[in-house]
Amino acid sequence: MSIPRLPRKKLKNLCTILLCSSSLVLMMTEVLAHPVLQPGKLISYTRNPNGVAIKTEHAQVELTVFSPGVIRVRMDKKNLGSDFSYAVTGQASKTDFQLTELDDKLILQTSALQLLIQKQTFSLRFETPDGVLINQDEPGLSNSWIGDEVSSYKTLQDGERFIGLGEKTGNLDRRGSAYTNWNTDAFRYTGETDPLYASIPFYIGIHHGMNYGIFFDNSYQTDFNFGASNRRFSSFSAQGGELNYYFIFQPRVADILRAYTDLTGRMPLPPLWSLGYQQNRWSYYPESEVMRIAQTLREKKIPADGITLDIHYMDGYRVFSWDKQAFPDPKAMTARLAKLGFKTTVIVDPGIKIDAGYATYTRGLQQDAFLRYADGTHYAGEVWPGWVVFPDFTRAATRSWWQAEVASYAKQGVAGIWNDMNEISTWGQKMPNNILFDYDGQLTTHKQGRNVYALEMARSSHEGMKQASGERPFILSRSGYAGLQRYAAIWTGDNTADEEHMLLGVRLLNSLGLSGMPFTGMDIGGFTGTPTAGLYARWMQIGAFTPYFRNHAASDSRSSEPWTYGEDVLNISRNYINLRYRLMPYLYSSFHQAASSGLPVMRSLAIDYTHDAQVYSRHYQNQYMFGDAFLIAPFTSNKEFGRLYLPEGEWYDLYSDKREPGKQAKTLELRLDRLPVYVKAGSIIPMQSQVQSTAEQPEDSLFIHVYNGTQSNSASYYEDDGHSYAYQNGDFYQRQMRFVPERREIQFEASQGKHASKFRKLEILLHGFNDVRSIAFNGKTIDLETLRLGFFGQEDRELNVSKFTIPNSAGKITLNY
Ligand code: NBV
Repeated sequence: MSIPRLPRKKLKNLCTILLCSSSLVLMMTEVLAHPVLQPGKLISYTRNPNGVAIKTEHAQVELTVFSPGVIRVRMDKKNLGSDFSYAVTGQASKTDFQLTELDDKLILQTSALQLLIQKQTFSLRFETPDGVLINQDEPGLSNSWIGDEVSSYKTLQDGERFIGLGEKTGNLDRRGSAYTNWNTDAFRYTGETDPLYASIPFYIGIHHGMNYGIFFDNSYQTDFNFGASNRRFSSFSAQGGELNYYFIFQPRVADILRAYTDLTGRMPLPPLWSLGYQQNRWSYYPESEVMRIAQTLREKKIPADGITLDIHYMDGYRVFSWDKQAFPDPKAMTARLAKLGFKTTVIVDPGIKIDAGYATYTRGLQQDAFLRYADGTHYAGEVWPGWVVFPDFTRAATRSWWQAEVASYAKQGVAGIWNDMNEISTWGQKMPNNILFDYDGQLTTHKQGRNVYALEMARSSHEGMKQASGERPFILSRSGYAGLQRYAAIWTGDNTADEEHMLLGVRLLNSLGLSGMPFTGMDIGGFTGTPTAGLYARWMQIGAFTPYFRNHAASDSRSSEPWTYGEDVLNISRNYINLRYRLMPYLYSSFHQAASSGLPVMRSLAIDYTHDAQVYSRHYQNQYMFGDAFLIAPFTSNKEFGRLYLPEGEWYDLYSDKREPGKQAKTLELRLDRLPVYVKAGSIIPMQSQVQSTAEQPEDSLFIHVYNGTQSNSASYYEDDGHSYAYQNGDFYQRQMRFVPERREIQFEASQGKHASKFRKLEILLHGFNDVRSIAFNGKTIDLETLRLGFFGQEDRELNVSKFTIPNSAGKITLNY
């Protein structure tokens, strides 16, 4: 194309116009630059013992090395504020790192990763030590502010997947979706509803055989975008506060969870009874009804450990009170229940009735315990009791007041506290933002306080019950924030008696497990609506393989005890509850593992098989591991056939011992009385004899089921008194068990701890060892017995196993082929 020749004067004019317009453009970009403010150029930096402090044109940045694989990023457009978090209890450990300055960047290197800090336009890029990209700020968008809203944009990687983010609906792989964290009473939520009750701003990104975690510790409303409506970035934003996140790079997802729970704490060992079956309804009352339910469970031989009282136990819904007509002597009732082997849990909502004659309210006033508006008057909202005030759990003195109130329950023999409605939920569901929260001395508003309210409520309940009883408390919370695992279990609120909702519930629990919360449950049978008999049966089966196993139903739903749906459903339910109780030693050991490592009890397959694409397929995304050994394949009850995926390794059908190779998909013919369950080859599973509650002493044999395989495997058996804190002073019993196929050995290490096991003998049951002719224990030959075994008592003796008995002590079993 030829450029037309212009006369000199015209050219001059044109230049003037161009010059003017380009400075206009420049001016406009200046103006435009304001709505989205970026950190700009790096101006200076200072190395300090734990990291580096950086000043850029528009931001202050602090990078802290917490450990070789964990770097914290703090950034604000103003000076960084005081460093305070309700979630983080972990400290930075003294970690070696190098800081190198090049012309265009700084490089911070640890033994696990390197962080490239671009100078010209400040941005971060995390790489492996040999320079492979893990995660980077999107070069153009990087980090920015729009008013108080702060965001970090990360380049979306090819094939990148995102998992976790706590209690979130949707698929296991969250790519293509966006979510908001704003604790919400999500009554009648669907598979698309967001937000739900709890906020855990922590997710895991997966690509190119690597995985990293990002924990965005900011309690304002946060928003996460995993490539929704764009193909350029994933991002996280908050409505206020700092950009404050922890970048975690570890080889395995399990290590990321360990690192995340190093930061936010782990679940303390729960009381053993809370692992048993819990019967619940909105509401069992009066006392005679509670006793009838408990007695029926015993008469019908349905093992159970807990009865939960919903809002009708109170006097006019005043928390800490009892309806004296319905429950004339609560202490005597909890004692009667205890005699039958039941622990009592009661619901405790945060709203305190405004009633001058109500002692909790007046004591709260004296302690200045309640939330106020900016003008100093109390905030009143309407909930069950009518108009109520709400304790400010972000204030230390309020927490102490609450602890003292909660103590009254412990004195009445109540063992569990169920904190409901703590999002905060009020009629109208719109709490004003001009309510003040103490935020432990850093006065703030509802905007920053809301998402941590339930966390601090659960903390107060936990500490109150612990102090009052001296025992391990059980706290169940509906809402929460990162770190809730330190105080409470969580359940997924008001679900619906619907087949797909059941599977959604499985995904919610799997996602919570990926987010540091191991003690989780859903209302088995569905809260609203009435399940079909089939759905109820299937849900009970799945429930037996969830961490917190509670059956619950809304006040206007059909009553939902296991005997409500006819004899067949009762048998199915009983079979699976029975199995759960026989698995109690395995389950308790899995809880101990969660308490010590952060690895959840209910594990999405994405934890162990992270880079196997099948795990994320819509067909298989609901499958999960329950502890180390069991693969659970949940299917809706209305299907005759289902697609199952067995990941790498070898697997045994629980009911037939049929051995299947892994890395294959299969079509299964489904039976309502059998939830598809597979056992990983090499597993070592401790079981006990049938009991009706955890209060009952099992027989003195611990049954150890060993499943033959080609890979060595080890399992840790853990036992203690199940209720006190004595285990913290060494009063526990722990034994490593190992199966070493190449040596043809099963090894039992010496036990650790000073607790005596309740089992004198070990009965070893061999699955899939058909060629074993004899065995020797510590060199001495022992008789092998062959028997027919089934997991459900008389009806299903389909398995051929070899059995032998040894004392419960250290030793080596040699298998002779
Ligand atoms: O306390 C009544 C219910 C309770 O049963 C349920 O589990 C909670 O999620 N509660 C909600 C309040 C009323 C919900 C409509």
